[in-house]
Amino acid sequence: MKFSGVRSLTVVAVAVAAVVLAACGKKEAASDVQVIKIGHVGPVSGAIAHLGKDNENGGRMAIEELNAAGLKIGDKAVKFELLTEDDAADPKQGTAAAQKLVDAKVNGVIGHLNSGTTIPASQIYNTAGIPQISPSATNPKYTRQGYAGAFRVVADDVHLGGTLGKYAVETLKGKNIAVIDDRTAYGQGVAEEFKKAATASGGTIVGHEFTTDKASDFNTILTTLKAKKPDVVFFGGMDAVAGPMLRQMKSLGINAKFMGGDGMCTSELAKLAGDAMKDDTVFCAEAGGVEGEQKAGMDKFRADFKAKYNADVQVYAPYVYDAVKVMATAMVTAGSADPAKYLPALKAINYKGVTGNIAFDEKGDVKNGALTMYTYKGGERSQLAVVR
Ligand code: ABU
Repeated sequence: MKFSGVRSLTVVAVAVAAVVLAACGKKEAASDVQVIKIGHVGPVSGAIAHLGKDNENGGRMAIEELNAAGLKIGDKAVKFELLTEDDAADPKQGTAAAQKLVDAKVNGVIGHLNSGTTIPASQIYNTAGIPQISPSATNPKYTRQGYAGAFRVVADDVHLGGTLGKYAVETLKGKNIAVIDDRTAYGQGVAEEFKKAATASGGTIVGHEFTTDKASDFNTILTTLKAKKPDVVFFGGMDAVAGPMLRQMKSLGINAKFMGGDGMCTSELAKLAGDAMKDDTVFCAEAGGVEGEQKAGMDKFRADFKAKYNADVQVYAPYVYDAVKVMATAMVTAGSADPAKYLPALKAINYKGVTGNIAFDEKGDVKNGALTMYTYKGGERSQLAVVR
């Protein structure tokens, strides 16, 4: 494990013009402003660009608020900058983006969105000694590599797949369950966890078929599964594939309930599925959630986000927003934006965010992670329950 090299701070001295103080007519001494670079990576091109933009906008909101607050780190005024990179959800592009951020000497990284990009990129950040917080990658491997600077603010696929598997059998009363996954690090992992839990709860897995994260024709695998008469179909993958899959299930006359994890649990899914999505037939879980008095903060975030970007939150924008604030809070606590100096404060963080209380366990996973179960009604996500 390598994470102890002392990096020089990314400090850009910016001459601040002397300000005439209106109240007393004296001139304020010129001072330096320290620029802190926060990297953000997600897919802002390709089939899930809407999710990458959602994440990026969550990060932008946080950066603007931090700058408006006029924070100081140590005794220096600071200005936060968001350096954004597009990984197109592609592992190779993800590592190239990570290297660009390392070369730009970012002080920390928020990202990536997908497990398939987050995991290979984490090795690059770890070698460079740069802390990384993923707001959405749920494959457990990410935080189980022994990297001291790898954190995530959402629950993982063991929790997600396990809860969904139990829900399919105990709540949806699924007996014959079919599984499809897109063979990505996320889709494959969550599907396997789902199968374990569904089987342990008394369900029977009648078939498991495979697709890709770029596929649009599912007729062959759906026809194979239809013959097995499933009452629930679970899909491990993202909304861009789940939407067309739902349309083709309808064309083939498959009336099973449809389930999936956080990757398809988006506002966009209803649009992607069109009239193939009937009320109360599609179920999914977000890998986080708030309830009780914490709900007001999340509701306000969603309203502010909509007012600012004229778009509904897809799924993980609030988690990116919190991740940026968590990183900034660790820097303020440490009195330094030097990764080696603020890392201990990040490990020990106890931050009350819009997504709930954020503290990390010894691996870097959020403690006491929640899940939110949703169904869809009238083309909108409709919350069923928050579970831990
Ligand atoms: N967690 C779903 C989307 C991101 C990923 O883990 O690939």
